[in-house]
Formats: sequence, structure tokens, C-alpha cells
Amino acid sequence: MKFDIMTLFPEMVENYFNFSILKRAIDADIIEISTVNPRDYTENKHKKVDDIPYGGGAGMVLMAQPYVDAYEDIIKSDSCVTVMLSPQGEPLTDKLVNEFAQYKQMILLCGHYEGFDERIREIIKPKEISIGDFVLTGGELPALCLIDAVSRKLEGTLGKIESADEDSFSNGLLEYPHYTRPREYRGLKVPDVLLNGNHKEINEFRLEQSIKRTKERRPELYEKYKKENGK
Ligand code: 4H7
Repeated sequence: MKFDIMTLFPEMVENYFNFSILKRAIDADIIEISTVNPRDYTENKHKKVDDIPYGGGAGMVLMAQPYVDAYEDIIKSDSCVTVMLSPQGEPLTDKLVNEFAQYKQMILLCGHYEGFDERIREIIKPKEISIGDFVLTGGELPALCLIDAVSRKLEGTLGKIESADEDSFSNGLLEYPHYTRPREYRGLKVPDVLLNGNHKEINEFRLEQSIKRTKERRPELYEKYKKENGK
């Protein structure tokens, strides 16, 4: 899958992919990342990408021309989805992440300042996505979140060991608690059931812990889980 990140600050995002699992995914040709700077598509001599808002008010608005031209230059695949990260977008879910993972190309529009000239939305018609109800200074972090979440769904990105099917949300529950050595730390012991090698008992314990956590922390997820599992 090819990801094209449209950003005025490519260096903000480039290093993220040089580490850990996503680096491995790039080396294995499962994902490919490019950044595209709308500033390189400006048609004015000062390479201006923003201007003052019509109607007045504080701040600057991103101009349509550099974004539309950059977009038209990079859209290659007919299996392409374009996403604008914004506080006004549809909340990102595991279901949407799975849908995005079906495409061959994903273009991500990162905003700054007061946001985009509305005609960028009217022409490009991106899917507008939010990673949560809070405001950030730019769309780069949400774009990285989305690429990360989509990449780990692609065949071959996660090893057998890191497999995505045991994670929170694949079964609709939060993850159970994890422990590693030592068996006792500052007087806190690892639950005995995890040491006895009985995998049926261990799975039962973990499911019970997942359910308990979900009920306490995310009652609305727990209700959904109950319905979907006929309880
Ligand atoms: C598009 C339009 C996403 C993108 C406006 C992006 C939160 C999220 C941005 C804006 C984002 C999220 C620019 C409006 C900065 C506010 C101070 C970038 N913030 N911003 N202004 N929740 N910001 O996914």
C-alpha cells in the first residue's frame, strides 16, 4: 500500500517510519511512504500557501491551488482513498481502519493554521476523519496514527507473535493485563494461573479480565460486546 502524506512540514513525519515494525514493513515492501509538500506546487513567487480569511477573523487559511494541484499530481491508483484529518471529521474506528486497509493508495491531507479553504473539500472530496475530540496544531500526528493503524492490518506487517486478532477491538474487548519476569516485583506477584501451564485456564482467566476491564472502563463497549455475543 502506498501512502502519500500531503504536508507543509515533511520532516515532522519522515522519521516515524525509520523504526520498529513500520520500518520492517517498508523493508518488506508491504508499505511505501511519500511526502508531498504543497509549497512545491505554489504558483506565486513567494511560495505562499496561506492567506487571510475572507470575512475577516484571526489566523490564516490554506489556499486551494497548491493543495488541488499537488493532489492531482499524486493520485495514481484507481484504488485510492483520500483522507483529510480534521477535528470535524468522522471519528476513527477499527471498522474504518479495516476499510482503508483494502485500498492500494491512500492520500492524507494535513492541515495547519485555521484550516483549509473550503473549495479544497469541494474539489478533492476527501473522507474527513478525526482521531478524537480534541484540537491539534496540525494534521500530521493524526495522519501518522491512521497510517500506523492501517499498516498493522496489512498481511505480513505483524509477525505471528504480534498478531492483530488478539488485540482490543478485534473481539470488541479491552486487552487483559500482561506480565513478564520477575515473578514478584515490589511485593506484587504475577497471578498463579499464568504460571501453571494450563492454557485452557489461562485463556479463561484472560477473557474474564478483559470483560472486567471493559465493563469498568468502557461500559458502552461492554454493552455492545454482550449484544454481539448473545448475552
Ligand atoms: C484541518 C482543519 C485533526 C486540520 C483544521 C487535525 C485535530 C485533529 C487541522 C485544523 C487537527 C483530530 C488547525 C484547526 C489548527 C485548529 C488551531 C489540524 N486537530 N486545525 N487549528 N482530532 N488540526 O483528528
